[in-house]
Amino acid sequence: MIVVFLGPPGAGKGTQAKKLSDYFEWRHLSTGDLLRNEVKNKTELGLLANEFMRKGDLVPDSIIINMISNILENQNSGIVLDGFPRTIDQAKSLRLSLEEISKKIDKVLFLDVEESNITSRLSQRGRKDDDPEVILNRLRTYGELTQPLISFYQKEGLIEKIDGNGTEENVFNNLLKVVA
Ligand code: B4P
Repeated sequence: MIVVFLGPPGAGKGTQAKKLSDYFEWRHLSTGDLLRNEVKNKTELGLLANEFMRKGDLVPDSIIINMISNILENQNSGIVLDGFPRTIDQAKSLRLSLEEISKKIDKVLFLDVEESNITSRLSQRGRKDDDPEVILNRLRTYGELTQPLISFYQKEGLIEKIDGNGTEENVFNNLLKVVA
């Protein structure tokens, strides 16, 4: 099973992807976590990625695609993709990578959350990229580059829209009904 989480910044993709992968014992693959790890370890990739992340911009597709395709090739269990793909080019590249290993996406879980909830959740968390100015840019970037993925995957009949405004447990129960 391969599921993709889609949604605006702060929608709870990371939170719900972790719950879902723990529940089914699938691999949780978060490009945000992978990148933050590279930044923490001050690797060449991390130093480059940080220039984009701290401003709320997306890290270039080529870096992300390289990082993720190596992992996908060696993965045999179920996979929860959290924060990837985030652009149409990333989605096309994911499709090719999966075809090469005779796999496909089973569901795309779109977490729909009101903007007021996003802003309050992120300001409470206080990560480096949760500064109000940066949040605005992340929301703008989401609208321009990531939101088009909803119709991209709708055309393939893969989108499942989930109300992400409730408590973590409520959202997770809604997710389980769709995935199980
Ligand atoms: P991510 O790490 O993917 O983070 P995100 O979209 O901001 O948050 P997410 O939706 O996962 O929210 P979370 O569960 O944490 O991206 C960070 C940056 O990395 C991007 O801006 C970009 O620069 C870069 N990046 C990552 N992937 C990339 C890619 N593929 N291509 C290019 N660049 C990429 O929840 C947020 C907060 O809300 C938490 O504090 C949580 O506790 C709280 N919360 C969650 N659910 C809640 C609920 N139901 N009720 C109340 N609070 C809740």
